[in-house]
Amino acid sequence: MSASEYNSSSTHNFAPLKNDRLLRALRFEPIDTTPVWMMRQAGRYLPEYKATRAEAGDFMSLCKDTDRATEVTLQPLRRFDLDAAILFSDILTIPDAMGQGLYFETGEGPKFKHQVRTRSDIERLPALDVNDSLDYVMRAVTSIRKALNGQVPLFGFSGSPWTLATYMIEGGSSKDYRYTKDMLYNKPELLHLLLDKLAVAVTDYLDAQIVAGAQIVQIFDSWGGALAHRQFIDFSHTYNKRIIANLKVRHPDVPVVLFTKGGGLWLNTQADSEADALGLDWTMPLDRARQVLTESQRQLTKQHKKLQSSKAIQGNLDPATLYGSPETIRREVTLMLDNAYADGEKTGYVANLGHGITQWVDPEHAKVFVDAVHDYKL
Ligand code: 1CP
Repeated sequence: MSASEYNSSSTHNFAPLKNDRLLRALRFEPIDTTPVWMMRQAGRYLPEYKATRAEAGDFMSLCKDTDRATEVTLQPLRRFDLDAAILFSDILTIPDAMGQGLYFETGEGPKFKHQVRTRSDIERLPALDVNDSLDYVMRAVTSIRKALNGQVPLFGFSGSPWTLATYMIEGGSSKDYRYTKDMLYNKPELLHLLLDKLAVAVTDYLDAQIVAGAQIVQIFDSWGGALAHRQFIDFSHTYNKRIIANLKVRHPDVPVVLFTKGGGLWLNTQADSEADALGLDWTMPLDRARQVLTESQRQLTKQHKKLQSSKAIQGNLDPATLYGSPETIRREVTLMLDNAYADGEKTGYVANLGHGITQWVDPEHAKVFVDAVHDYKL
């Protein structure tokens, strides 16, 4: 049963999916053209987003306002021929629901009133009932899914435990992850305690988003690449793998995309998970990624004595490419797709940026990117 069938047979009675190109590509089925979406496709580079956010007052009020969250999710789809929508929300809703007091200072990014640095800080974090404290997210998912009316599939998402832990321990964004790494090397058992709690919350959160109407989910391990390779396995990968395994028990047919920024060198590690696709940033050549994943599939099949399915890939244009001219963008897209399909297998790939689109991009250039992907002849 596909994700769309799963959801349409649930209590919501959603419209059937008209464009399933992205889901087909993830299953390595034939496609007419390459599916494409952009990480952070709703956001400050769009004047209509800024207007809706101003009406809402602040970022969290926008996330909690079902109609406005639905509106900003749909805004990029009105401008561009995108093959997926992504829930408008943020990864930091989980720490906020745990009582950390998320706020945004203009131009400074996310901040928390309380940091999590000691054993008692961690022990005090409540186990979340996501349908209670994060009910506004589930309401947004259902509302967006209805408004999409089957146009394209809807992504739900969460941060990975590791990425969420960095924000919770540092109290906001960080360049060096000083307190998080201090905990990792001095009190690893404390970090594991926190990651354990977060893994439960992330699993329940993604599960609830799927029940509310998400047809595919992505885990953003945005700062996984800040770890050393052995620590990546113990403090990030292990938890992502556990979350995905538990989701697959509950929703075997809902695809999971795992995006680890800076994780290109560790694709063989990430391949040892039930993720359907791995997201890549721009440092990783896509032909090389496919080779590594094909080899990992062979090894894992031998190891488990059972055929392991191959993983699709997603990515990976440097978002800064969109500062370039339309000719530059079209040339780079052609090179990216040539590279993705170098082995001759013309599916199993979703075009995207290698990280989120930035606020300085001209929306017309985003349109050039999306159209150039679709114009590429398979
Ligand atoms: O000023 C504003 O309007 C706030 C800017 C903004 C936006 C538009 C934030 C604050 N979050 C979002 C939306 C958002 N965040 C989405 C929306 C859906 C879409 O893609 O259209 C998504 C998927 C996220 C996820 C997110 N938030 C990530 C993972 C993706 C990534 O880029 O790596 C991360 C790391 C965050 C934290 C966060 N929230 C907001 C900002 C500016 C940040 C990044 C801060 C940092 O760099 O540390």
